[in-house]
Amino acid sequence: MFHLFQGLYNNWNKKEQYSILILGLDNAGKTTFLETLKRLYKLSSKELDKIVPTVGQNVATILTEQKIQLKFWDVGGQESLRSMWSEYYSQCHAIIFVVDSTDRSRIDEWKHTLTSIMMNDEIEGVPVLMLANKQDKQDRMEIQDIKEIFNQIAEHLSARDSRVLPVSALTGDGILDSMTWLILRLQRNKKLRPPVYK
Ligand SMILES: Nc1nc2c(ncn2[C@@H]2O[C@H](COP(=O)(O)OP(=O)(O)OP(=O)(O)O)[C@@H](O)[C@H]2O)c(=O)[nH]1
Ligand SMILES: [Mg+2]
Repeated sequence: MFHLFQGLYNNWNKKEQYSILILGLDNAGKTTFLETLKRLYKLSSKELDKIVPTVGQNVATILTEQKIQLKFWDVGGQESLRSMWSEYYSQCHAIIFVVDSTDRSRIDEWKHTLTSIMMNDEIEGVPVLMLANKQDKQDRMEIQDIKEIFNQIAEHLSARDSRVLPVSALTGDGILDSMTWLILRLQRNKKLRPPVYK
């Protein structure tokens, strides 16, 4: 009898878990974003000035106010590592694509990279959140200009939720707002990509 109740309790206590893949070119600020997110959700986090370029992956799970688990996968953005990204596609419920808003010289590179991600069949219908990062810097591009570039890519592709939001992974500005957008879209997309229960 105890085992039955224990089993029921364990099932009842399971939480929805969604996997979110953090992509973007090297130096965009993906790992800084993840570490800041951990700090905002009261998890232990690295000092931001100790972050080095990612070669493998960083993983962190946060529990939201709605008692939903968000499991983030931060992978290296160097060109030689990008071919590994697709290994994560079939399991992910959303993609966060981070860009360095100050780096005008790499716009074509991230446009091309984002286009090839969004055209992959394995992530059809998955919400895409683009974070225009490093908004704390004076020489940042206008958010409107970044949105225009993003829209050129998004309008040719299948219907899905997508958004561009300005953030600073370094200061934390805009990060919690971006989570609000993401959580809503994950839940809306639940039929297409059901969460796992953990
Ligand atoms: N000013 C400013 N600097 C930032 C911000 N986010 C990241 N950086 C800096 O950008 C550099 C790269 O940050 P990372 O978080 O390592 O970038 P990444 O996208 O994880 O890079 P890879 O792991 O190589 O793919 C570091 O020097 C960060 O301090 C930001 O919002 N503002
Ligand atoms: Mg990194």
